[in-house]
Amino acid sequence: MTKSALQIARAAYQPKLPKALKGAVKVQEGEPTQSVADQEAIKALFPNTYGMPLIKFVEGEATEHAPMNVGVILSGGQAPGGHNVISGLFDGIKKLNPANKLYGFILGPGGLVDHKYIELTSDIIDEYRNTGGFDIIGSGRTKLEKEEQFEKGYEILKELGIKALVIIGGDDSNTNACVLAEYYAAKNYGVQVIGCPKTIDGDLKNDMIETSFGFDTACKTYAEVIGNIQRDCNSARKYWHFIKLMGRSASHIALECALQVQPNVCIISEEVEAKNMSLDDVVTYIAQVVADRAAAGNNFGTVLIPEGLIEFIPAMKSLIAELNDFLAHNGEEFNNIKRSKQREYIISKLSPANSAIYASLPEGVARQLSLDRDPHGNVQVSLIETEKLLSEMVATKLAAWKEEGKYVGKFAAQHHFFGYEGRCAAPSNFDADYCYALGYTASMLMAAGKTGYMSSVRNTTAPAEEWIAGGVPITMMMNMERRHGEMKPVIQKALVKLDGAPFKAFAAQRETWAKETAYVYPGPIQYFGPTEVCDQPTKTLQLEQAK
Ligand code: FBP
Repeated sequence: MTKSALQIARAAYQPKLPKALKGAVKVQEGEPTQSVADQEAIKALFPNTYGMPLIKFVEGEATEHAPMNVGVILSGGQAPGGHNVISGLFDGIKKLNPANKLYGFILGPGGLVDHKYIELTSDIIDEYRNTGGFDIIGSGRTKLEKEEQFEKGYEILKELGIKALVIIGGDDSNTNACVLAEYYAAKNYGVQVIGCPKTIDGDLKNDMIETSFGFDTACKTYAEVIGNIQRDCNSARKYWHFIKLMGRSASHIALECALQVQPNVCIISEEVEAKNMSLDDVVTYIAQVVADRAAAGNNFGTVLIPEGLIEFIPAMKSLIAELNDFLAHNGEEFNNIKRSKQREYIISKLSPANSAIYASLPEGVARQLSLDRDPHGNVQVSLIETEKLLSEMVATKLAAWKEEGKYVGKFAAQHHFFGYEGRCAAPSNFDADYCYALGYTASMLMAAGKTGYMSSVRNTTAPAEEWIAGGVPITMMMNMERRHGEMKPVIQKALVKLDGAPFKAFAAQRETWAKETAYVYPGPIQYFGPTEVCDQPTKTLQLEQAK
């Protein structure tokens, strides 16, 4: 592999570990835990892994550890730092006992079921330290949920002598990790399952998981390019840039980028839902900002749009919920219908209100909503061109206002979607350190014989030395939600809180940002240099932790 100069220099970076993890550790157990909601239902579903205590690692005495083989799976969308979780895990288990072996399952959970794996030796690990991507073993979205998959997985775990499995994934994958942990515990198979919180979306977080890894680097990557666009925009002064940002459900990425770059408009899906706004309300809001800036002679600006917006517009949400239920029960019949007839078929099957909304949608958006789901049943919002939908609707509204004499100006739009370019960026110092610590912590959870836990590293706005490493029972994060037409135990997704500090900081400034051209240009992620340039956590984390 030909390496860039940065890759070569970066390989030598030694991620920082919390002080407590630098030598031998001991477990400090906290109080028993409860799930965030639906306690009785979750307890009944997870009799072996419910109610376990929170765990914190503190400095301890060195003890001997019997050899233990470990497996690792990367699950779902890529997020910067995944390779460092694996290198932290590798270094952790080797420190426990140099005879320990690490096996990586290929292309996600499917690799476990299909028995596709490689042994991750130090030569391989060294090639991937501090690099972006998940290519060391690949990732996939196979959903681990059926008993036969668990049994197939157990066959290979037994064959390889694997006593513990680490699943690096988002909320859905960690939900499945917990179900698997419970299953293996109930069967007395002697296999521990530990989760690690991954996703650029930033929506796997709670009191004990301060952030999911990859969010920091992805947002900084997007903020760099948005900043560049804003400078271009402010130089030519002739375009409105509509920028869609990844983040399937929650608007954390859009909000963080807004806090970093100070755009003219940023839509937050959670606010749209809370205010019961229609698509037309959103369009009117943007058009008004465009018109006001035009009146001041500024026919340019930037609009940030979270990719999940469409699902948060109440009328669209109800349509999607009905579609989800309908397709869960009638998927086969639907798939047998000719593609050209599928739209009509859906229109004929939905309730009158939803049918009317569905029929009014542009062909591409309608198709996306009904056709393409990921294996978890999610609408693939990345494929819906919301940025174009909104800019076209804004243009139409402005044209009408022009007729009425309410708008004087020129409106020319450019469209962008930033998502995939941020998911495999070389991890920032924050993500490199955080991920390494998460992986290392996972190895300590295994050594402590724990299962059904998620690796947790807290106090992350302090220097890495002061971070607190431990474990959180995954059942603690669960509640019951309707999925594919049935009530299922799932990890509660963390959406943007409208009473939270990051949103409040944004809301307090957005009117100024709309009128003035108050752009900030963050520039590229820096890996070497002064700490205030290289080691800052996200604004979201800084504001949340300042409370
Ligand atoms: P995860 O939740 O698995 O981390 O994936 C997040 C994400 O990057 C979303 O932001 C995006 O909507 C989705 O993955 C895209 O999925 P795909 O990679 O399958 O196109």
